[in-house]
Order: sequence, then C-alpha cells, then structure tokens
Amino acid sequence: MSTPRRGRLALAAATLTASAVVAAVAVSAPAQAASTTLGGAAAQTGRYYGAAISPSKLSDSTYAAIAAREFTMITPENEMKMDATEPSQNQFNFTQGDALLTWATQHNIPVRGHTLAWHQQQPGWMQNLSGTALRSALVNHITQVATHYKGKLYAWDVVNEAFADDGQGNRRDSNLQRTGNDWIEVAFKTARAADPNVKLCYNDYNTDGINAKSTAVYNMVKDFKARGVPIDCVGFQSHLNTSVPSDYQANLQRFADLGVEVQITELDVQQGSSQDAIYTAVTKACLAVSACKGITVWGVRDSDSWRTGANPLLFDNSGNKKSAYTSVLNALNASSPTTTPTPTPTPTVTPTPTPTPTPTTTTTPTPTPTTTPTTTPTGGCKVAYSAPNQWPGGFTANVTITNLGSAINGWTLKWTWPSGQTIQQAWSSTATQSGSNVTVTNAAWNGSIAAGGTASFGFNGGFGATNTAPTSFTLNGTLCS
Ligand code: G2I
Repeated sequence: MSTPRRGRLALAAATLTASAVVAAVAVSAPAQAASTTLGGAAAQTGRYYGAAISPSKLSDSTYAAIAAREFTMITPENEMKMDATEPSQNQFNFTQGDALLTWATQHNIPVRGHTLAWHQQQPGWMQNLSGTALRSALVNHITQVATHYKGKLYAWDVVNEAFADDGQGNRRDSNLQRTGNDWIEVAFKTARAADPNVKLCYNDYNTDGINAKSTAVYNMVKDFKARGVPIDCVGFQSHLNTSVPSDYQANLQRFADLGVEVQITELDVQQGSSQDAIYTAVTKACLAVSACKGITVWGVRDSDSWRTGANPLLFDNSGNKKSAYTSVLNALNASSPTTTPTPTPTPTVTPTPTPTPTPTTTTTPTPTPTTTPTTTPTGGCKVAYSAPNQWPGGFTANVTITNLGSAINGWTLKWTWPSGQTIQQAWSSTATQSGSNVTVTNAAWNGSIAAGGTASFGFNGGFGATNTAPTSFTLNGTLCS
C-alpha cells in the first residue's frame, strides 16, 4: 500500500532527470538530499525510526500529525500487553490493539508488538496463578494473541525484562520464572508456532552497555541460537539519564555477531545539558551496526512520556521539535547508506584505458568488430537484488549493479515487478513507477560506474499477496545478465 506522503516524496525526487544528474556529476558530487523527517532520514540507510503510540491520543491532532509525519515504526505503549489483551482468563480483548494497528496500516507504518510475556501488567487472574496452571495460561495467552496478530506485525517482544538488576546476571524472580527456567524458550517456541514470519525479540533495560545483565542476555541468546530455539532480535530499551555507556555500540555489535537483529526499542533521555549528545551517540551507534535496523523513542511529546518531569523526548509539550530532534535528524542524514560503497572523488578526466571515445551512454552496443568473440555483447551488467527486511505489506530492498561493460557516466535501471509491488521511497537514487514498470536513476554522486565497478541503492516498497524479486533488469537500455 502506498501513502500519499511517500508517493509525494518519490515524485518530487523524480523531477531530477537523468541528464541533470549527469551534469551535476561533472561539476562535483554533492551529498544526497537531506530528509526532513526522522523516518525518511532513517530510511536512507534501510532503517526505521519509530515511536511508542497510545491509540487514545490519536484524536489529538497535534499528536497524530507528528506520529504520521515522523515515524516509520509504531509500538503500542500499553495496548498489546497481557492485562489489555486477556483481562479475564481466556477472554481476549483486541479492541485497543486493533485500533492502533488499523491506524498504522492506514498510514502504511509497520508495528512492533509489545509484549507477550512480562512480570508486570499481568491481569489480576494471572497474578494469582502459579505452577503448571500459570505455564498453561502463558502458552494459551501467547498462542491466542500471536495468532490474532499473525502476519500483521513486524516483530514481537515475546519476553520482556526477565533478568534481574542484581549485578550477577540472574533471572528476575517472578511467578513466570517460578514455573521453571525454560519458560522463556517455551514462550519463543509458542510464538513461532503461532506466527511463523514475525520477528521474535527479547527486550530488556539496563542492557545498554556490556555488564552482567546484558552478558546474561547475551549468553541466553547464544544458547538459543546453538540449540535452535527461535529468536530473531534483541531489543535494548535505552531509558537513559545523563550518560550513555561508552561500549554501547560494542554491546550492540556483540549481539549482532550472534546473528540476531538488534533494535533500540524504548529510547528516552533525561533532559539536561547532555540530552542532545546522548541522542546523537545512540543514533550513531545504531547506524554503525548493520544489524541495528531501527530506533524507537518511547513516546512523542515530553508530556506523553511515562517519565513525568524528565522531558526525555524529541518534541516539547506543544509538539515543537526540540534541539534533540535536530541532533537525531542530522546524525541520520549524515550517515552514508550502508549499501553504498564510499563515493570516490570523481576524476575530472575519465580514466579511459584506450583512446576510443567513451559513449556517454551504452544504449547501443558498438558494432561488433570481426575479431570479437561471437557472443553478443549485451551482457553489460549484472544486478544483485535482495529484500532482507519484510513486514506485512512492506519491505526494504537493496540493489547492486555491476557494470560488465566499459565505464558509464549516469545510469538508468529498469525492471517490471512480477507481483504488482510498489517502490515507495528510494535512497542513493531516484525512482518512479508507472503501472508495474520501475525506473531508477542514479543519485548525483553514484552515477559513474567504472568498468567492473558497482553502484548500489535501496528502497522501501509495498506488496500485496506476495513479494517476489524481479528477475530481469535493463541498464541504460541493455538487458543485464
Ligand atoms: O515503564 C516504562 C517501560 C519499561 N519497559 C516496558 C514498557 O512497557 C514500559 O512502558 C510503560 C508505559 O510507558 C506506561 O504507560 O509501562 C507502564 C506500566 O508498567 C505504563 O504505565 C501504565 C500505568 O502503570 C497504568 O496505571 C496505566 O493505566 O500505563 C497505564 C495506561 O496509561
């Protein structure tokens, strides 16, 4: 599904024609255009920027306008928790969760589910259960809730805050823990059985640096991976005060190295002289870890925050952007797309190895001299297309073009979607779509591809029933192999 918002972005960008791009390359290689929203800026590197949202506040037009404009992921602040979804045993209530999901879907924003199992916000009946009765109730809860939202969420926080703050890395004591140490892996296996495609996350706080608690979580994830217990992601809540651990990035990276996606899930930072710098540091750390797919702030305006008086968010009580907002936006915009090789300075003279004039485009293959091999020289390019991230109705794709012909200066890549997908927001390129036909042209700084060289770009897209990779591409009119 395509929103007017993103459609407008793509159209505006498309007014830069291929020839204008080529002309710009000859002068200099300006940086890509800065995005003016958090979600747009994060999308330039294939990431999301999200917020915790309360559906009851969406009737506040200031709140709703910021949410729709800025964020590309939404977490329900309370509405998918155990007390909200199963207020009486085996009687489920999805009214509030569904209301949020409907709003998000209308705005083409994916949703992180939060949370299937937690020692807090349990309904009263569950607080009074123990032993096998509680274990059965937990399994039933996860099965029912994950089944209700099957195929509709980007991720689930399956288990929340199961480790203690004792400096020893022990599990937190709770009624759930007392049902047996295996309750966490049972929760993950149950969630996987109910929804085979949603990303399954473990989520916790005070795990933002390398410490006893984060190491205990790390060891659990490592063990789950070794034994095939399904786990796809780890959430780092990052409720921060006046400092950020110096090993914040290293901590994210060590989890990423276990083969899980990492996400900043509940970011807020106490207002004060270091607020902007801490927001910047967290943003940069996520951008530096390729498996860090997104950041979520825990609320919209300071007045929406659970941390009364801390003013820890990116918008003030009136919905104005704070300096912390600008810090985050600038840090996101300053990052090079992860899929793009470092732009090399454009030489003033193209380093052509032979004195034959280099055509500005390779639309027409040069007449074959008698000495050339009999194969037709149409295989002037190769395209690697991958969609590493997918959620209900949407996906992120990375594309790398390899130029198998002579150097080119300015490129246009075309394909036709096999299953009616849409390209919505591209980075390191400009994209337009007509029917199922997609045309992508280079950004100002990646139009030159040397012989044997590559250029990469990425985009967010939408799909209906299936998301099938295109198999046939043309580069400057030449069919790629
Ligand atoms: O406590 C901060 C967060 C820590 N990590 C897990 C998150 O789920 C948690 O979020 C907060 C919400 O922001 C609060 O809004 O979780 C709290 C509950 O532990 C939420 O507070 C609750 C109040 O305790 C209830 O009295 C109230 O009815 O919010 C409810 C809805 O406003």
